[in-house]
Amino acid sequence: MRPSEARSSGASGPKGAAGAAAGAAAAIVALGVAEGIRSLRATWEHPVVSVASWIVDRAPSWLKMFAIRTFGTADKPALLVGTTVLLIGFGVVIGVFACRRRTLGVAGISFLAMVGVGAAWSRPGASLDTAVPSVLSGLASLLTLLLLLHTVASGAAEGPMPERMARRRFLVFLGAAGAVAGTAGVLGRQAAKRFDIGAIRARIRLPSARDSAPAHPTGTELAVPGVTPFITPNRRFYRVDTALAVPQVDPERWRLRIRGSVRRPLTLTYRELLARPLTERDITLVCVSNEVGGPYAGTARWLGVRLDELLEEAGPDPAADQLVSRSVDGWTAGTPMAAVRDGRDALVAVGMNGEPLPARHGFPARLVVPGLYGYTSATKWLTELEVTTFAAYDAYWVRRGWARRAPIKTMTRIDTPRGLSRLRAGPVAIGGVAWAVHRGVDAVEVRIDDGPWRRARLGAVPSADTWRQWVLDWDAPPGRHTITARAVDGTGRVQTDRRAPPIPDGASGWHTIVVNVDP
Ligand SMILES: Nc1nc2c(c(=O)[nH]1)N[C@H]1C(S)=C(S)[C@@H](COP(=O)(O)O)O[C@H]1N2
Ligand SMILES: [Mo]
Repeated sequence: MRPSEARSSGASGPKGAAGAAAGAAAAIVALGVAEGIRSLRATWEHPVVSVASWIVDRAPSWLKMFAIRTFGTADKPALLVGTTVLLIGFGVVIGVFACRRRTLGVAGISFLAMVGVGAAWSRPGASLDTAVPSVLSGLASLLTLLLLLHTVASGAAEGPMPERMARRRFLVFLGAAGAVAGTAGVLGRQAAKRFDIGAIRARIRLPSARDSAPAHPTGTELAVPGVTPFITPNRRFYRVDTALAVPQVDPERWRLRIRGSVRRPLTLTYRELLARPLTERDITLVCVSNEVGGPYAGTARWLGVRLDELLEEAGPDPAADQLVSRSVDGWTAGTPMAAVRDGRDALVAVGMNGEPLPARHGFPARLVVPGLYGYTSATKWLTELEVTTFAAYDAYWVRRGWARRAPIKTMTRIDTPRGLSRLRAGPVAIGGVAWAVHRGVDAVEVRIDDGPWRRARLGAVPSADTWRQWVLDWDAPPGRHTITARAVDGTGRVQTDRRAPPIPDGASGWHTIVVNVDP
């Protein structure tokens, strides 16, 4: 066999496979090294997180809504896994091309590193050094690729015997690359835990409220199995946000700025906030993306500083009609000034159900405004309040096609029985929760098939700012039955049966389920 034949046979077969393996290894080294490097600084992100976040911010609304519900709520790293797999795929392609021409490898990896740099710089609060993880992991990746390709090439050039040695060397290098990536990744992940504010948060003792939450009247909790509890435990509270990694905010360094069209701009530290008179209220939070019958609502006991008092101190321009709130991760919400100054219990909240806000729910501080969907009012990881106008600024979701103003629509959810369940004929408790936050729920009515509307028994409530449990005792006859529920709000208005999707200002319509009753 002449050397030229050996070379040509190696170019498409084993050599191509070696290129693919080298490219994959280079990508995996980039991933591992990036994890190691980003753990050096709290403000550095893994490039995959930066790129995935960049995608989330630019994705079309329907995709984003899906992504946020799937990833934000369930906290699933699916987008991160997807981006990772994509990166390894790119690595394989780059490796195969780089086998033919090294410059293609250099160009490919440089391009991906630049994407990482661009994404890192596009993140809120980015500085020049935010790009370091992308740059260094790109370099490590490039080095890996060139080293591995070098062993492939030297084997191919030197003939059959050295080729076997070269293959061994290639495999050794491949293993070494994997070990480097794995070690850097594991060590980095471990080291990054020191940025978790969990330990700091656990040491915080919140002052008690000057103005505590009204006691629950008897019968707030109807104690019907299957009905959502009146207060949602923090661990079970829904989560919706655009953050792929939960922001870890150090309360010592955190500041709340009140600025814009105000006479006296204010800056508050966490301690200063806690030193103010605190108010405690039970308030139901609802996400605009919640479908009829959906789960994205919860009630907590919030502790915080009254927003109207803070604003009063700053002296807002009477012409300003919008309060823009900004989070440490650059997200914004726009709240009507009228709503936060009409006397309702809008809070800059620091506590949730008796503990400091969990990181997922906005530690160290967030907004809670009764009666408005979360995207217009419930900014987590709050850092700035800007007094402005609706004409001057559109907040995050408004720019993506959602309504500027979005009061929570009246909604009734049937929690039990579950839709499509099989029941035994006889007494069945139909129950759930209904909300018309800030207007209150005056009645819930239930209809079986085409029968008359019957009034459900209502749970008691401390105020109009929470949801309300309800139950109706039903003597279920055998057969297939449709159950429909609707509420009447505190202004006497019956919940509309007109079906609307969540976009642009919240879903509407009656919740209907079908059950099968066995004789
Ligand atoms: N920083 C930030 N705050 C945010 C959001 C976000 O994406 N980022 N989402 C808002 C939306 S759409 C809702 S419904 C509520 C949800 O609050 P929760 O996750 O505590 O239930 O937070 C709001 N606050
Ligand atoms: Mo939301």
